[in-house]
Amino acid sequence: MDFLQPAPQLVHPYRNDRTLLALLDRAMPADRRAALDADLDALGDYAQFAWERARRSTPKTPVLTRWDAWGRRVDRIELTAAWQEGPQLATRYGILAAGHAPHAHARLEQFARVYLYHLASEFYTCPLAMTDGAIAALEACGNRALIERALPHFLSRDPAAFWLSGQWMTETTGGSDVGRTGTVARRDADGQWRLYGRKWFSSAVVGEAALALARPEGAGEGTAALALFYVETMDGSGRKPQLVVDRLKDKLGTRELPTAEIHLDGLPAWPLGELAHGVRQVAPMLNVTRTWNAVCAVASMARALALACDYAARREAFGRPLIEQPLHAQTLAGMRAEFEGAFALAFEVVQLLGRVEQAQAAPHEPALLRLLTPLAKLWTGKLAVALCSEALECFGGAGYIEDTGLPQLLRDAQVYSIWEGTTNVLALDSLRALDEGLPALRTAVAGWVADSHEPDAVAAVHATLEAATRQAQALAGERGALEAAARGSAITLARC
Ligand code: MFK
Ligand code: FAD
Repeated sequence: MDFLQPAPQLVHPYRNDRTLLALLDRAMPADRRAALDADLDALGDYAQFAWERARRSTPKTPVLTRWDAWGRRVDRIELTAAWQEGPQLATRYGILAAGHAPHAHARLEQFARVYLYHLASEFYTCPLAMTDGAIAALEACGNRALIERALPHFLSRDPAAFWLSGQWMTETTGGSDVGRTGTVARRDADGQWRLYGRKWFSSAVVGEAALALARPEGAGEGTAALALFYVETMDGSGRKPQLVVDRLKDKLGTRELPTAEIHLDGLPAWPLGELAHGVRQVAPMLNVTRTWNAVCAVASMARALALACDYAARREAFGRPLIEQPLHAQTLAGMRAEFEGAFALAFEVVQLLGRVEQAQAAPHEPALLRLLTPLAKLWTGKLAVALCSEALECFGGAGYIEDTGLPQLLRDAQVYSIWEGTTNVLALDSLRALDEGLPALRTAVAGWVADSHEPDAVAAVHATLEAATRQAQALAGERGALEAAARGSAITLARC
């Protein structure tokens, strides 16, 4: 009988994740921690089930049918099994609702769920993130009518009542530079606003609502003249005829996620607030979705590492299991150290977000959150690609073979650094946040110095911060040089 290599097994993603378990044990009161356990255990079970199901089945992607047999435009999208299960899973485990419970650990409880659900969901977490972001933007603008209309659906624990929201920003003219948005908002004689234009990437096209940037007719050029609108996409059980799905994108990864190009041809819309400064109004959404991105990037790393570690105990080379080869063990240890740093940063942002939202933050923490959000998003996005690539190599040739399920980890990871603001855009955003954020970070580090049992490590962090501060001060008057150095200093600060 020929030798057959045993496949890597996915160990239970919750019960075996010592990084997550340690954080929850450390950060949460015992009663809340105990109450959370059953949901996280069940989401870990689902993750194992989904991994095994994917190994048994042929990969599926969403299919768009534009016309029915009789020539009617239907724009119907068939979804994968995990996507069809999405509303049940999201509502049963309160993946959005948990984050909005009135206590300081709500965000931590929510993102522990997101972390475990993400890969099993096949990026159903993408529209969940945007829905969560829409909640933040609606709450920040304080539009009572829209809040009362949409939030009961977004936060519902009933799959029949649950709605997803999209985020329609990117156009062919620019995804980073949304100030060039061409979509126009026109007002009918009866006062109803309608949107006309083309949105080039829409990842929640199966959702029931969206927040869209558009330029009110007659408003000037540029970012400040944009307004932010709320739209609904469905008319009964069908899509509204003023929303046309042109095609689904053929993507490198996230293939189960239906990302569409769409046309808006008079879609009814309601402004969230004033008819200008739409980017300022959408910023709370961006900061929430960027937090989701960081946590999901860390979840991809956790999966890659878990599989690579399991395989290292099964695969033998040169007479012993890989894990007993010092260099392979060292490779895995290096990956784990990077992962744990990224996990700590992402979940620091999660906990800060929870405290700031519940008005339980220290005075310096809102500015710290504002700075660490782009830093966490950009660094975890970059690291996810590097770490998933390294993990594939840990399997040798098998890591390159499609039906092992491993290449998908790398293909999917590439998205984290592109959407929701590229690495450069976030590095520039960190410059926006730095004036207030750097002193706040120094205050936080001073607190860690006082509490630390590892003075050498904290001293190194402190020295890095001081150097970053000196660099920011030296370049303050030279915008070009400051921008050119922004990626380097953002990555230094994030790793620090
Ligand atoms: C599964 C994982 C979960 C993740 C799912 C994600 C799904 C992905 C779907 C998408 O990709 S949706 C599209 C995401 N698009 C972006 O993230 C846009 C990227 N571009 C930027 O972020 C630009 O920096 C930005 C468009 C925000 C700004 O460009 P501008 O034209 O130079 O605007 P400006 O004048 O700098 O900023 C306008 C206002 O917004 C300013 O405030 P004021 O009006 O008061 O002066 C800024 O301070 C404010 N602002 C910008 N970014 C902010 C912010 N405020 C708070 N937080 C921020 N992050
Ligand atoms: P560009 O803005 O043209 O950027 C090109 C390059 O230029 C990048 O490397 C960027 O870093 C760099 N760059 C740009 N400006 C600067 C600068 N000032 N300084 C230095 N470098 C700069 N968008 C939505 O609105 N809704 C969605 O649902 C959605 N879903 C998506 C799903 C997927 C799978 C993908 C891949 C994208 C999705 N997007 C969505 C679009 C995404 O947000 C944009 O692609 C992204 O913001 C980048 O915009 P762009 O493609 O126009 O690239």
